[in-house]
Amino acid sequence: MKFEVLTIFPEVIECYLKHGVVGRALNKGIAEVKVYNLRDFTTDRHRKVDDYPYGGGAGMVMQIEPFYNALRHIKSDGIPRKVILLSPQGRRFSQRIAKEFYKEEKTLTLICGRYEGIDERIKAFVDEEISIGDYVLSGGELAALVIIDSVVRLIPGALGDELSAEEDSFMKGFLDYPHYTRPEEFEGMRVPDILLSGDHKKIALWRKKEALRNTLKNRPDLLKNLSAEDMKILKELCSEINKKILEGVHEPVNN
Ligand code: 4GX
Repeated sequence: MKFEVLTIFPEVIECYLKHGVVGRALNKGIAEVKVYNLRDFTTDRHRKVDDYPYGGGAGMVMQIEPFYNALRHIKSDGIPRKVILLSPQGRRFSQRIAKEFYKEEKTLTLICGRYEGIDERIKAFVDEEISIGDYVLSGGELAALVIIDSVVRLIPGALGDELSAEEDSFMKGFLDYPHYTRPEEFEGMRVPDILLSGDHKKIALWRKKEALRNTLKNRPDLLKNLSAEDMKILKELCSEINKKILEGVHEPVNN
């Protein structure tokens, strides 16, 4: 899979991509990222990429020419690609969309804006607008990295000995269960006995229950389409929680 990134801060993209799972995937050649510096596609002496907004107001707006020139350069290979604009106005990114991109696309071109945004006429050259969440970043670079990272993880061979992408928590539709490693006791806090028991069936059941506990607490909206087994565990969990609430010993519940 190939990614192309258009940005005025190419080092920001390159630095992140050197490390960890994504860094290894790129070294192995199972994914490729090409970063294009928008200033290389300016035509004036000062390599200017922005200007004042028509209609007035604070801040600067990125001009369309550097993007247009970079896209024309990139697209000259004639290979089909999906061009994505990162912005808070876009369709909300998710694990489902990461899978969709991995399955459907061979090349993703990611457009990173800075300042107040990009001249609206960029839309004529964009296939889809994507937002990574409801907050305001200082530029599209982090959003592009979020997309590259989450899609590269799905490529077979990207996760070496680590868990397969299928095993990953969000794939199962719930939040993750708690993880522990040595030491067995730290500052009086013990690792749950069940994890030391060696009883793999009980451990799997405990993990499912704790995953459901986390999901119920922070993301109850994800608790749908449960299997019969998940529903049984959830009911058990709910009655334990109800009991604690009635006894007045449960920690405060959200909302
Ligand atoms: N998910 N930002 C982009 C500048 C901008 C605005 C409009 C193009 C059009 C963001 C997000 C995000 C801040 C990146 C504004 N560029 N991007 N930037 N949330 O907040 O993706």
